[in-house]
Amino acid sequence: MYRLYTHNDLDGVGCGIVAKIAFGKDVEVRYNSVMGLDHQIEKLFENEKKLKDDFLIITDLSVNDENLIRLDDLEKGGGKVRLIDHHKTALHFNDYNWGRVKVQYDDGRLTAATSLLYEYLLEHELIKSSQALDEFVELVRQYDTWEWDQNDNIKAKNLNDLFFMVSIEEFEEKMTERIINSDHFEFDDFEQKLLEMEEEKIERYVRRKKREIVQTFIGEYCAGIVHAESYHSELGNELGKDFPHLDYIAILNLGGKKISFRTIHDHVDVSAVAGKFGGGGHAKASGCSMGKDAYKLFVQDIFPLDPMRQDAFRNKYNNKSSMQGSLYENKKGDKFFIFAAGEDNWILEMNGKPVREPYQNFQQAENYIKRKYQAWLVHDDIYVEFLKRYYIKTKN
Ligand SMILES: [Mn+2]
Repeated sequence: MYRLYTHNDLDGVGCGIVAKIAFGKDVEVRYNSVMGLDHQIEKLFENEKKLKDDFLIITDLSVNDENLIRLDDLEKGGGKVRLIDHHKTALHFNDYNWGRVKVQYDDGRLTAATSLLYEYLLEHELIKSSQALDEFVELVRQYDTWEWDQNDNIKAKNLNDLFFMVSIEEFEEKMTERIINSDHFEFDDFEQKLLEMEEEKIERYVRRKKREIVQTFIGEYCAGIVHAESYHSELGNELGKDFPHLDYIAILNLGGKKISFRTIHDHVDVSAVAGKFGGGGHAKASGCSMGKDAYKLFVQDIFPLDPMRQDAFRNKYNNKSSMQGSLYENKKGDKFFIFAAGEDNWILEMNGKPVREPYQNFQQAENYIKRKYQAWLVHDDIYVEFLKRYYIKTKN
């Protein structure tokens, strides 16, 4: 009997599906949260005296030190154990016979638990490869590593959307059956329609949240703070790209007393940010429970602040990165004018006076005024008025 303990996200459930395809009725799969796994493993060791006859596989999650010892003892006593994972934080399991942790392939692509398990089973001739299965595993890998975003692989993102629309059991059963019975991995018409609707719903949700985001400095970082119960990945990614001057996005779920942190920047490690409040995760996505300190910083202190003002959109003239100049304004009525004096030479004027040294690119200048003054791009009419006066002034 195979026993698989895996994560309850798409990558974790992908492992469950791969295992079902390989072993059918000979595998028992359990889906766990990050927090829940250790307790389940503990229970397994308490209740099952005959674990030695089983093959225990853990994927996409790692265990604490007590369970590490249990697993190691089991293996030393002749039992079969594998821990297959792709998280950097699990690399120390490679010190054990039964650890299979790999973060990256030799060609630089990132691994996922599903792809690692699939390759492990192929290598040991425990599963037969097929086109549909290859395609499914690759979709899961691209979603989990966020490579889909660079590759514009919407199908991978859709797979995750679908995963959240149905129960884990239904998803597992349907996908397993589909992979076994199809030449290619495709969504059916009904799913396709559902996915379109879901995509539109997410778009509207993100647009609404864009109008609610509040900007503040917490420690050294300039954070964007927003309340949201769902679609944290989408929000973190969209808001991060829309507001590149923010170091990270904090997404608050008051009901669940949780905070998610997301960043698109390499200079920020949000696992360290979450770590300050007793949480953890990856460099680009992390989370923590909302304790007293976090509540004060992210909720209480922020409550009186107004949301960020949105940049004017659909402007014809006042556009970002325009060599002729882009005009911004803040709440106090200060005017900021960014224009190019040469290709790597961008000038920022605040109320008509040059600020600091020139910038190498537009984005640096915009980041500065958005972080320090919360300025926004103004509408064309204000821009045109401003330019008229600006050129009269420079002529005289
Ligand atoms: Mn994973």
